[in-house]
Amino acid sequence: MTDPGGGVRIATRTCPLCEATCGLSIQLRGQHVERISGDTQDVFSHGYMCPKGASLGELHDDPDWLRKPVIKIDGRFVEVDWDTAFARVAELFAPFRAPQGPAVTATFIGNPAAHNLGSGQYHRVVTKALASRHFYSSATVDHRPKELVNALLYGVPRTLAVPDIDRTDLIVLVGANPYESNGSLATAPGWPRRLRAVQERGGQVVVIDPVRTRTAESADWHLRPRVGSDAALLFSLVHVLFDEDLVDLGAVAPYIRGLDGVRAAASSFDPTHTASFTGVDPAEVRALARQLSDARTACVYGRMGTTATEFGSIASWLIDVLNILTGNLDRAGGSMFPLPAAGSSNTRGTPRFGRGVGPPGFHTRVRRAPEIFGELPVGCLAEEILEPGDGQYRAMVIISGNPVVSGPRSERMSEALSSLDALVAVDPYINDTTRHADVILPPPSLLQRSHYDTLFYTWAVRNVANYSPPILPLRPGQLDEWEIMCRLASALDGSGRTIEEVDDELAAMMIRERQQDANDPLYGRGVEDVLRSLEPRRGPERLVDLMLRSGPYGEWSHEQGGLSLAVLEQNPHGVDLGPLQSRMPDVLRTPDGMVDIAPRMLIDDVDRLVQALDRRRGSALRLIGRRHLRSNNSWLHNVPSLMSGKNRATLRINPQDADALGVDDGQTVKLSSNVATVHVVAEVTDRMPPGACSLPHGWLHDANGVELSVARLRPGVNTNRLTPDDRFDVPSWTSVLNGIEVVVEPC
Ligand SMILES: Nc1nc2c(c(=O)[nH]1)N[C@H]1C(S)=C(S)[C@@H](COP(=O)(O)OP(=O)(O)OC[C@H]3O[C@@H](n4cnc5c(=O)[nH]c(N)nc54)[C@H](O)[C@@H]3O)O[C@H]1N2
Ligand SMILES: Nc1nc2c(c(=O)[nH]1)N[C@H]1C(S)=C(S)[C@@H](COP(=O)(O)OP(=O)(O)OC[C@H]3O[C@@H](n4cnc5c(=O)[nH]c(N)nc54)[C@H](O)[C@@H]3O)O[C@H]1N2
Ligand code: SF4
Ligand SMILES: [Mo]
Repeated sequence: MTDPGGGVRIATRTCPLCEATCGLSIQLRGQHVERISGDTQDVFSHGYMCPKGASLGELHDDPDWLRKPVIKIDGRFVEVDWDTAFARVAELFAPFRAPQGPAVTATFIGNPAAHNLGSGQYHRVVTKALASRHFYSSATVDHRPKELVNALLYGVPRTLAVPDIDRTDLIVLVGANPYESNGSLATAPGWPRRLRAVQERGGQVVVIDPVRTRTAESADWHLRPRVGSDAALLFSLVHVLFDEDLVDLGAVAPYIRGLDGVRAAASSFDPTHTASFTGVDPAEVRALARQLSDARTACVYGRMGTTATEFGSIASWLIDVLNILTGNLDRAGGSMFPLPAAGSSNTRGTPRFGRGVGPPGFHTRVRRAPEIFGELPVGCLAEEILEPGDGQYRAMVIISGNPVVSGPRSERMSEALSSLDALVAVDPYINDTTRHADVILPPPSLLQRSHYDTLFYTWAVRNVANYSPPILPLRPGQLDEWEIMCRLASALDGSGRTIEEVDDELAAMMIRERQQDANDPLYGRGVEDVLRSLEPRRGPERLVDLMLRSGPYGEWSHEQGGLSLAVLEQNPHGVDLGPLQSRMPDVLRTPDGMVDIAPRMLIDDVDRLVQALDRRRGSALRLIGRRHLRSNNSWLHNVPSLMSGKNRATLRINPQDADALGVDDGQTVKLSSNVATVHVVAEVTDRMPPGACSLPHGWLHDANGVELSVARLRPGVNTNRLTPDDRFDVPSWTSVLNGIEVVVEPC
């Protein structure tokens, strides 16, 4: 914090809204935010920011952001103090304590927890108190296929190879639109700048997306496959690499096995055979395969257009396979493994070796969907609540999640949540999901809490570390989010533990988990001894300090210049730990210390794709999603400055389709899938390819009881009302959000 005088202060902090982790410079007068700009001295973002980051002051002042807990009395929310709110939670959950409760309770954790130390680190105390294994998150409407592939190839879900965008000569983006999203599963503030830099140094940017997005417009080459056909397109690229003898694994060759399995699987995907399915000219496929092999360095990267699709696991897998076959895995300018300062599951345990992926331990009751990494698919949540029978869920905790809007088949999710006996939400707003809650526990604003990206630095394109203290104090009677988690845990299990006790238990648990590991700096140290050395810190700061000091650059393994939270506190613009370094084979945690590039689970799914190739495609339009720079999933629609401008929740459709259907630009049309019908304004644009239409997700703010005064004025249409809840990418049980068959009719 600097003090230029005149009652003005300048504080820096990392923006917690999206994965880009931009540094912000925030000018305050008293408790009021006057101006937010990009922090030009930030070691990672160098001044880059987007309009969302500039809105944090407005968000802090949003009158609809709850400042006190609310409980429902006779169908209406009433403000109460914290003691009353937690007493109500304890009363509601008393019938659901062990031994009978865990079978009929569940938790859902939504996306903002990943950006937030409070819920991100402390949700564990809540799930532990509930003792239920019914754990859901937005991963199964997002990146679960990639996590599954990471675990199958490299041993653990978080071992993600990211594009080394700052050094590459060729980057291929598949189903990703970082000009709007600012990137995901590859943390890089200023993606647009970094992509332009690739071109300025003579490199190439290739985009594979059915839609002419802003990212595609900036590319050197834009390939437009049919929606949902990427797995086949990527297989064709693999096919050409083998067919033209272009495979060269480079330095990682000694650690790769399964080449023959991949070659055999790719044999059915000659580009001339897949062309009628993908719509991509075989000559283009061959040209791209040759470019990938010829480029000095190259990386292929995929996002939502590859994961939340019918063949999401295969597509996610083949992206890594392409990087491996072209010798680009783990080399500068290729696809590399970050080394995060706070550590991760691939910095702990025995280098190179681990347990890998075991068979599922349990399944959902109704559809028998398997648990993956301890988590169940959100597409199954509504039926687990609604279908009568033993084990029907009766009580839930939802932390920073809006599954009614973000999950498939909104109406059914809404019906399910409204039927529960008890629902507690930790959320700042009364929205489509939380309106069904009995109790809402609101966190403080994003400026009133500290921040460190424990998750996003595990997939950052450069190794950096940056900690932000709170810049505005809690108001009297407010609790920080981690304190809410501790008190919630205590209310759920009825233990009456204090915040301090729960916090101590969590810290001790994190230390104990690592004491058994002979390679860990905590090995052999007593819990009390470690806790003492972290004194007097408490709460998230103690946990971050623990992770940093015991992490790969930490002072507990580096005698000189080692990292700790104190070092970050002295460096408000962050600490740069340098470009990514090769980490093979030590980064692996697989049973045999090798990367099996033909894992059984994925090879077994190839038949499903081969059958789809041979099936005739119907003439139905395919609905896909889209993101907008000034929005963020299901929220931020209550911030006036972000809501200005044109209606964004339009149905984009190609002129040829619009003509054939008799639909005019600006006309309201009827849009139906097999689960619902909505009315939406059409926007006719040749950005869309023939055969596909798009609608953003996250809108729907006009239901009874929603208290979002700005968002309600432009409620929008939620695409997930149309998303079926019974379509999955089979291996990962991720919902198919892109490529839904729909019918458009003028009205
Ligand atoms: N059709 C379709 N559906 C999609 C997607 C798509 O592309 N298409 N994308 C999917 C993806 S990738 C994701 S990640 C999910 C996201 O969906 P969710 O996981 O539901 O996350 P959000 O919509 O970001 O926010 C959820 C809730 O968090 C609350 N919140 C915001 N900040 C905080 C905070 O600091 N603390 C707490 N406690 N609560 C907070 C908000 O008020 C909101 O109610 O949506 C998925 N749904
Ligand atoms: N402004 C803003 N930023 C965000 C978010 C937000 O809501 N708003 N959400 C954040 C979250 S939680 C996430 S996960 C990320 C997501 O980050 P991205 O994945 O980069 O974002 P999307 O806009 O969903 O991009 C998906 C792209 O896939 C394309 N696509 C759809 N179907 C197909 C297909 O079958 N094949 C191919 N090749 N492409 C297809 C779409 O046209 C779209 O351009 O963004 C994050 N950042
Ligand atoms: S790009 Fe993401 S992290 Fe950067 S300012 Fe915008 S919302 Fe914040
Ligand atoms: Mo996401």
